[in-house]
Amino acid sequence: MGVLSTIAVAFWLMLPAYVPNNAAVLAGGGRPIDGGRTLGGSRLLGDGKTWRGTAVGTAAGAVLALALNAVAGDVGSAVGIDLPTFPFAVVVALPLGAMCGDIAASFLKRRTGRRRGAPFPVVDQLDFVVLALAFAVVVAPGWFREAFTLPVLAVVLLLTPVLHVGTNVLAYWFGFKDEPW
Ligand code: CTP
Ligand code: K
Ligand code: MG
Repeated sequence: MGVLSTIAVAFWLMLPAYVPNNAAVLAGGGRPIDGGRTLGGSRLLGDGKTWRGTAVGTAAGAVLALALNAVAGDVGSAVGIDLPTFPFAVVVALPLGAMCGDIAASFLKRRTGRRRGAPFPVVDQLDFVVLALAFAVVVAPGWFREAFTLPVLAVVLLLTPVLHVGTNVLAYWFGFKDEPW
């Protein structure tokens, strides 16, 4: 596979994990997952992790994965790239894993004295990728090995931080987000 095809496939595969965080930002609010509970004087997760944001984010990623499945054949032949489809378990695992990664990062932020919204470089950019991939490999190991070849994984790890920084700066400029990270 050429470099451009590898980048296209990596982006395609990760779209259902990229969209949940952004959907959560738009949908956020309401009851926090931790219900206000604290641990060692700091919030367990904080007000930035809500049930609604998590549910809407996961649903948005899953709906997108189903939409990609529906158009993979047509788009693939139009651009001349063999675009993968997502087995149903992965349709759920990628967005749910992405949301859980973001939640796990908030847990770590609160344990390390970072307030809600404080930046946590590297963790902020990769938390959702790591758990999205982990959930996918657990629910569909055979599919995962075929789809996520080493070059695709390498592109994902390089591309994701760039896209994450870019979309968050845009979301901040447009007023959807309180901080540009
Ligand atoms: N959000 C949500 N539920 C989630 C993730 C995000 O409701 N599971 C919403 C919240 O309104 C949150 C906003 O999206 O404030 C931005 O998300 P994020 O940057 O992940 O949260 P922060 O507010 O920065 O909080 P933290 O420091 O815990 O990451
Ligand atoms: K975050
Ligand atoms: Mg934040």
